[in-house]
Amino acid sequence: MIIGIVCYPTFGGSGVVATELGLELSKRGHEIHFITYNQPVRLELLSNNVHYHEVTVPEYPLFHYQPYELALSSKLVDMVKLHKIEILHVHYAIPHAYAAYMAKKMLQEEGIFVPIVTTLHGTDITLVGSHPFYKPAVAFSINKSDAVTAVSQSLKDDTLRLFDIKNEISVVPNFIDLDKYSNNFKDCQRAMMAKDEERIITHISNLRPVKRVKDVISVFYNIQKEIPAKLMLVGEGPEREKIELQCLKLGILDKVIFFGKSNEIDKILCFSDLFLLPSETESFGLAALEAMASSVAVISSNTGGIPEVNIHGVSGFLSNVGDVDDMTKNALYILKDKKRLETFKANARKEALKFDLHKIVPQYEAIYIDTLSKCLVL
Ligand code: GMT
Repeated sequence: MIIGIVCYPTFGGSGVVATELGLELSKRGHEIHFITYNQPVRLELLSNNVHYHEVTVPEYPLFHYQPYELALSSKLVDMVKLHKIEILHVHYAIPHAYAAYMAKKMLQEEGIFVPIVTTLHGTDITLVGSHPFYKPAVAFSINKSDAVTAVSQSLKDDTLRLFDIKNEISVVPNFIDLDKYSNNFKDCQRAMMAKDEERIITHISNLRPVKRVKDVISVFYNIQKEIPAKLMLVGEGPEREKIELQCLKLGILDKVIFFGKSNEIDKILCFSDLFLLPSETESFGLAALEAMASSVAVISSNTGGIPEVNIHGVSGFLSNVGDVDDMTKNALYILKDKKRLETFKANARKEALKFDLHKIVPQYEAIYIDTLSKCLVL
């Protein structure tokens, strides 16, 4: 198939999933066209089967806001015609599903038919999408998609609760390349990061308020009072300064390593013992899955789709949002006993196997085939 993929090209989970999906589909023989405003960060390799088309929005002084959706729709029309794209898979409803629908309508005028698959990722529904300013447009674009998927059962439930949805929503969970996040990392340079006796705690996110990074710091502060430990913080975002200040006030700056944005998540996870994800809302928690695939136990909140990934008492523990004391207690329970830590680490890897990309990507292929055949009949 010739598939067009629209996504945010940033470090956010939806862009990562879209990129990894495109790369795996290309390995399975499909021709993939990424259409977005920057080359996706995890898209390192372009090839015969993987193409990237940049959407540019010319600056014009009259515009206070540059009309990205319009530029995207036009680019989609051009790319579908030029490359004979058979299906468009858009990740994150805002504004991608809306722009794709406009492109589809424009193409229809010329007798070209291209169906749209929309994948809902989380904040496009829970945080941003349900805002009254966007809600009618988001509901409209979901209802007008030819197929809709959500990355967890919890996100599907939220979508049906928050919007008036007439379309079927299939749950296709996020996936992981288990070879990349191997528990036998060849070049794991743990000694560079911490002493043997120190436990390594990691948090990876775009440091937005929804991630509750202040809880990460509080839990780590409590942990390091009891056992020697280091905290690895990966990512950039609006909370960074506040967190640095919090660490300074608590006197733990020397125990916290700020990595900033990184494309070497697998390398950082290879020397981690415990992953913290205390988010306010989280439709899935791809970062937790990446940790688990690297044999890292997870202490998380029990919000949204996280319980579908991190299994309480098996791969880690879940606590109510903001319950720093419970998270600390659970973290220390795992970390204080070496044998127990090893068991949780092994369990985490085992749970991650359920999300093997070889099991999940064919589900998307089946949806494309089904959508194309249904649309051809109409
Ligand atoms: O929350 C983020 O870090 C980014 C955001 C995105 O859309 O890029 O992530 C959402 O999609 C990810 C991939 O499906 C999910 O793993 C995250 O749980 C989800 N984030 C939230 O729901 C807050």
